[in-house]
Amino acid sequence: RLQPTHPIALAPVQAPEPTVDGFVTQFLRNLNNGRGVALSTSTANDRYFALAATVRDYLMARWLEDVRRQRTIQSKGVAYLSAEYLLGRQLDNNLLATGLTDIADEALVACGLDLDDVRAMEVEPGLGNGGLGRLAACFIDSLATLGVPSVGYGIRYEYGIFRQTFVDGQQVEQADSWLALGSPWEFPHPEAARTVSFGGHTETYDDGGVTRTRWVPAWNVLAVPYNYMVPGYHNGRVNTLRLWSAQATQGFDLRVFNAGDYQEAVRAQTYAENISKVLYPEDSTPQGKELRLQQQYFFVAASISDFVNLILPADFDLANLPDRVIFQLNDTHPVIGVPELMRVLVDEKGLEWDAAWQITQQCFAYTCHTLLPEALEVWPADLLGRLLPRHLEIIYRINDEFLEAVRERFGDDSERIRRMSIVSPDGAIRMAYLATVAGSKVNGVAELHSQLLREKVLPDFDEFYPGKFTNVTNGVTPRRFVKLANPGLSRLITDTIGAGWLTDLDRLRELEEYADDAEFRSAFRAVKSANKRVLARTLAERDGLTVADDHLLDVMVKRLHEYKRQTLKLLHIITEYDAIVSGRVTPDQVTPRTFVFGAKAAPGYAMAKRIIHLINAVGSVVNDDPRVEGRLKVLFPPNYNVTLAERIVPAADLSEQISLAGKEASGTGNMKFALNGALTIGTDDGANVEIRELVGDDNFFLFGMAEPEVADLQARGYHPIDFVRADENLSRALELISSGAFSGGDASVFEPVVSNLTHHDPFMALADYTDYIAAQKRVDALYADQDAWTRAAILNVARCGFFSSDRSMRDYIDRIWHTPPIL
Ligand code: CBF
Repeated sequence: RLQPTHPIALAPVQAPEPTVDGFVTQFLRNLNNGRGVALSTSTANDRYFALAATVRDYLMARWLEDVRRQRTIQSKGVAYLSAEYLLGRQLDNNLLATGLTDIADEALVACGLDLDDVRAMEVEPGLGNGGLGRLAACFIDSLATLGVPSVGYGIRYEYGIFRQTFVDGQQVEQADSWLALGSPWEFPHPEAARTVSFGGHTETYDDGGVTRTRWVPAWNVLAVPYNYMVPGYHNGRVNTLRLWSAQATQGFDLRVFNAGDYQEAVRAQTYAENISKVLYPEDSTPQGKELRLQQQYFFVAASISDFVNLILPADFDLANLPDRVIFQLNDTHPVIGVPELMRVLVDEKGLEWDAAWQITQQCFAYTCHTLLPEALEVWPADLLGRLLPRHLEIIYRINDEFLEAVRERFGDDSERIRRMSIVSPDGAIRMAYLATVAGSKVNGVAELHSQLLREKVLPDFDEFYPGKFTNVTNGVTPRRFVKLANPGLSRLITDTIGAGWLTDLDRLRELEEYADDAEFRSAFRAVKSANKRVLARTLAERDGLTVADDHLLDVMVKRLHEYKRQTLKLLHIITEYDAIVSGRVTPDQVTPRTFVFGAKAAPGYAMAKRIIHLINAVGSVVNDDPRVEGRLKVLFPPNYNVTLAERIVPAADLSEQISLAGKEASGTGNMKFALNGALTIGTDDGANVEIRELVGDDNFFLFGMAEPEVADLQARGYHPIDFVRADENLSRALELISSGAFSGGDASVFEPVVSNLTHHDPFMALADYTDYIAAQKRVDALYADQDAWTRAAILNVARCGFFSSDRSMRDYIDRIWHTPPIL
């Protein structure tokens, strides 16, 4: 190979001049050369692409240098395996990371353009369903900001989470074609594609006197990597997010095509490409389930192959793999990676089983994000065996050896063996058990969650593996969720305590003393009001909704799930409404509130969709009733996403975190709201517990049963109807729904919701109703004293620095990964 001789080719890659002139030059160059247009003929999309390319140009030198350094140093890094990354928009985040926002602003003005118009073109990549995917996005941001070598691995879904619209108040899902106009942030590398195999059978063969097993797959797909930059904040570091896209190994069949059978000609291609087509397809059908397992194996196999065969040097001794990488399993979705690494080490690299198992056990760690049994994935053995026959064999062997060890320790306790077996009595593979057996550590995502995980979900494993279980409480990135989302508050904080807090969020504590400073309180209130006006503008433009800026903004935004109890929130709204319209209180006795909902329901989750319908129905009645005008308002903007969250969160006064205790693993919305000065009304669930401990009881509205009380009521027998009989307000609210008051007199429309609540109420909303209403009265009382409210809001901000995802990452590094930053 020729050696470079030109001095420019020998020098490190140069970033453009970080000046307005430098930016303008680069921007126009990208517009002309990258888009093939002149400024005068460019479209808004051209300008957005050129701007994104310009920001990329500033990041490029750092990225290339980081990749080079990581390869040279070969120190231990994190390979974060996650089926979801809910990234949110990239432009502002990347401008912020490079410190170029003001320069870009000025440069665009100099080109006769407005940064706001250009940024409005960006479509957010919705490659996640909710908390878990957003957490992954926060974590990779923090890893880059801490300078920890890491790669995020995932799937480049062609269609992300569906776009939600409402038709007659009911959710309608549309495909999210986020790539329709292309994405300027990705770098495809087809030349680095990995082959991922499926199906077929296994066979034994003689390898120089040793009998070995190999997999003879039936079909392959190509996994094509798309790289994304993950810049650290103001530290010159850029890590990589590598998302895989599925492609057929061969294009369409030209012979069949020429014979006129066009559908058959592309069948194999379509089949292969379906793997990365959609985020979490409907899995209530067998086909859907199979596709989901294909997705999981697809991205995990590609990622392991990428790491082992491309990132590691060719002469790397795999016995040292644990010193070089930790594969973090983000929930059960990537757990098929465990038998895959075993297969690679034993079948492909020729290691002995025991040595390979030693390595594997040190290379994986598992984060569990749930307590709901239905969310702990199990795969029917016949499906797994059909798709991944070698992996099923490997899992059986891991299980046999594991159960042998259990027997050695506890004797032939068949009940225990049955409970702990990775293979369930009906032959399904329990992926959480496999992850627990294989993982060097297992963590929950909030103190309470980790405790319940140990005590209730995996107690036998906790006993068997002392020290394996740990906790890392979730966190959120303050760059996106404070600095970008809430520039007013960020400015106020910096003016008050100085710079530096964005990467050292504990410093927010320094704000505590200002809670008693009247001038600071009034500045803080002014920021909140300004944020409400920004939200009002956003909702007016986006959805034609109006927001009054003198209302208490009471917000519940999260996925729609019965355990999160949006119905409880609705019952409160109906109770307030009923109190006014029945004349039991006068409107002026009610705190003016705007209730904001944001929620998507899984397309196949009928009850959740009916609850969405009910929220909209209650909203229409309340909003159209002149008797409550100026007092109560219900807003439900469709298609809640990260971009909208960045407007809603900073404007909120009250954050609704009202899940049944023991059901929400952590929550991260709760942290975002508290950090932006909203007070929480919440149960003792997930990370609410830690928020309350930190902010103090006086600055948090606690209500409802704690987890042991929930368990106790369950054990005694829960009869929701008893709670209906005991509280007249509750029975009136339910009666209003069943009478058809929100469905034009048609009592049948919401009958399933009421009947489910009064007869089953699996998440005990009715049991917590009375206490919830009492807590809401405390909210009203405090809000009536604006000074006291603002003081509490400031203390929430000051005391929630713990919830930075930088801290979560440090905890992972100390307790699980042992991957020091590269300085
Ligand atoms: O840990 C991140 C989040 O994950 C979930 O969204 C999940 O999908 N399992 C949980 O429901 C949240 O409680 C948790 O914060």
